[in-house]
Amino acid sequence: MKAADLPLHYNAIEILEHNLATRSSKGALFSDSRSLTFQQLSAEVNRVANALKAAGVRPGEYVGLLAHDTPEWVICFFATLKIGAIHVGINTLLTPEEYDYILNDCRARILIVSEPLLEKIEVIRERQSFLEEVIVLGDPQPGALGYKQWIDGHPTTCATYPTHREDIATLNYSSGSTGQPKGILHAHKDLILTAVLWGQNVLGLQEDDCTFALAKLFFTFGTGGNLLMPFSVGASIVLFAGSPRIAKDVMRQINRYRPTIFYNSPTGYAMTLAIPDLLERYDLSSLRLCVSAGEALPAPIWHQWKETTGLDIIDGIGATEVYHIFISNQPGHIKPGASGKPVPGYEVRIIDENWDDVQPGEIGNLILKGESIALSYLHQYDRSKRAFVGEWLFTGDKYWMDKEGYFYHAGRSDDMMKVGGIWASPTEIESTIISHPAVVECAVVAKSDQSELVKPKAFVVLKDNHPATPELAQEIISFCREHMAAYKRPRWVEFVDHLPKTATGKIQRFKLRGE
Ligand code: 3UK
Repeated sequence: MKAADLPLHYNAIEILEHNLATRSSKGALFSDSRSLTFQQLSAEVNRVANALKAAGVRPGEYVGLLAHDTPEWVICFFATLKIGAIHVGINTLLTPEEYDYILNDCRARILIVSEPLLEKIEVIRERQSFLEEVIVLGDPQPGALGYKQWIDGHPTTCATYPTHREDIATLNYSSGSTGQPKGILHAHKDLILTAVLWGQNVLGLQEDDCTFALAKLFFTFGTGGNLLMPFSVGASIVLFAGSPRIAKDVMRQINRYRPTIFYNSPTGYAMTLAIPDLLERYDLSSLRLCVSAGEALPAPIWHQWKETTGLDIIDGIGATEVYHIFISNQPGHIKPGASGKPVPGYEVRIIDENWDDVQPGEIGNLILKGESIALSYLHQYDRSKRAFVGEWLFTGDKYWMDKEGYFYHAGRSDDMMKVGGIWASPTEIESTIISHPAVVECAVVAKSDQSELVKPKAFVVLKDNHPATPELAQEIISFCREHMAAYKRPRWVEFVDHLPKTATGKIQRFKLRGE
């Protein structure tokens, strides 16, 4: 499929609404709070679309969504697209300071928030110059309208705004090694293109599938894999609002809703394998296929999962800049430890510093081109120029290819790391550790654990009067847990007398990594 195959005026609401003609009474989504057919879902999308219009939202305007994976997430997402506005999918794990930056950067006038997340917005509310209205998914609060009251009385029909297929539909923020997160803009065409190129053509989603993802919907891995791709073929989805870290809650969802496709991160698979008597306690027999992305899936985890459950995991590398997966294994064609082969529709190269292709077996920089790639970052001229070079996207990943054309991840060219499939920036972790009263300075690097999964390790220089004890190491780890998203805490703390530095005082993290 090419973008030019779409009508010039295409709105990605079609991905939901094409189901109304032939399967309107089929279950579209299942969740612990409520389950909805395609018809019920579309009707409520229209009510929210009308409520957004009544609140003065115009086509092209940003609408913020900071919410857990509930039916309302899906409804507000499609309603925003339907009226030609731009959905801002906001990560639920960030700090109030990061929300402050994002809301000012995109100038959302309306923000829809899950009730438990509202307090993180309240503390920065006064600093918002653009935010006018907050809708809470729950009971009304001082300064925030309740969702039910907000949509009450609005009609269940609404005309679709005739967006151009290249009009922007979504904005997602992704972290960088330094500086603020980067807002990545995607057009309506990108959402359906990735659904067809990977979801249908590579993964082979079918109408009778039911997908379940631990990648949350605010992450394009989740929006694509657990919403757009299944709906594009009339398949159903399971939504799970809880934490992916509580493996037994996750397994209970699988028991209850019997999905056929399971998306998870490598860390999630490793955690599931650690559940004692997994198969005696949980029934995984509904699953036909598993998917892993976000970070590299180590071959040992692939084999253990296969031995324990009998199921294949499809590993594929995706990026928010591309919207979804662009190099992937394929059912029946899997090499454990590899990211797979380029997804048809994308052209992928591994190049050296002179833009020449490297030989098979040699490591180089991964670049790619394809029609679902974003055009730029929002309000980031320099970073955009560096990443989007002509037709090519610089991923920042190091890769090599074997003689059969399979691609293997070999790390990143910046210091960023993926922990449990989500970005962790060494500088953010370092600045938290430095705020501990016993610490002079520190450096954080990626280190592999016993499952070959990457986790942060901190090298710490202590103030003179603090002895380097295991208790203090534990205390620093707990301190990080309290002051950042818990997944970013270092798993190891090593005390050192000084850090290796360049003549200009830049920390040489490669020396600490042992390279
Ligand atoms: C890394 C991987 C090795 C790699 C994503 C699927 O992860 C996604 O998007 P992000 O923008 O991060 C992109 C970066 O993450 N990565 C992702 N998958 C793999 N490294 N093997 C993998 N399988 O560094 C890449 O550049 O957060 C993944 C679908 C949609 C997505 N947005």
